[in-house]
Amino acid sequence: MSNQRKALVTHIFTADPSAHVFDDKIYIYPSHDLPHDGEDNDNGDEYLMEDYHVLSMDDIDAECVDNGEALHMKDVPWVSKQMWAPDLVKKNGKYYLVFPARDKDGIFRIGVAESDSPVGPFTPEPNYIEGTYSIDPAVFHDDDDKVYMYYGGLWGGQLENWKTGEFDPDGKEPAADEPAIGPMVAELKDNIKELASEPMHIKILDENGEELRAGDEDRRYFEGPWMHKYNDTYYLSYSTGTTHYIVYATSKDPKGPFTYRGRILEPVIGWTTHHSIIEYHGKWYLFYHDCEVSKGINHRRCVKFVELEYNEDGTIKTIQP
Ligand code: FUB
Repeated sequence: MSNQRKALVTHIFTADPSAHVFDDKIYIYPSHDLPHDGEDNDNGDEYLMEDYHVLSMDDIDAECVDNGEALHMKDVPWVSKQMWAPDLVKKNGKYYLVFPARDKDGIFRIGVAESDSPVGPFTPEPNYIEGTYSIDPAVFHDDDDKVYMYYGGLWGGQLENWKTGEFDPDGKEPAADEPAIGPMVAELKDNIKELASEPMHIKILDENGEELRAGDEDRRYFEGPWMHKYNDTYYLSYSTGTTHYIVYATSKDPKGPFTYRGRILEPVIGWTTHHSIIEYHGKWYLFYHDCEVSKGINHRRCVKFVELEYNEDGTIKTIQP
């Protein structure tokens, strides 16, 4: 029985699935939506996550298992609230959960927690990774053993507050005809606990080699980056936020510039859309979330997956949710 397009678990609300394959099993690192009656706003205050649960499936058709709480905010000294979309990377036999949260000053930072097991429990570092800010880390382990962290999100994710390299509480998005901002990329050191390079802004270009403009809301970056490699090409995929698409851009260099190529996923039920992509037994899968189970309540999301297919020229077939 295929689990495709079905909520993988419904006993808790889960969102922002980062999927990985270890020892032939699929592990999903989602954020954990907590139900409440508060209202939505542009700052994302409704996303009140406090902990992480790791989900797993023995194979693509197997039942999805919740392996329980893997990390709670009360055990992370630097966090004040909102443990949002995480990712995980395996390096030197250890598993590193990489996650964003607000620090004690209310600024989003990115932290790391370590475990010997892919399902945790994870032991957090006492402080966030120095030099990090904003949200939605996606950690990509390249074939040459280098590790890159892609990250950043507008609005609640505060990326527009960092345009000068310092936190500016009054930072605004660029004007519609100016180049769009984000995403960011930095290399991580072997210990995954420090940056190995200065964070840099990735350029996403249109078909004429011009940087996408901030007003191009159907294509410009908003949040939720993911990186995968297919036929020696780097595929950077992300959410367009306000227009609710998952789109992608490609490059021969993991730091870009990338060229916009098209849509992967049309809008789902709910405001946010967030995804990851894995290969499993020769097929490719898109993990995503929607609010079908909660009938559209934005902060009560469920993770799902569906098969993703390429055309012969390497473009991705657009998926209708
Ligand atoms: O889950 C909280 C935020 O919503 C994530 O960080 C964004 O990507 C969006 O899915």
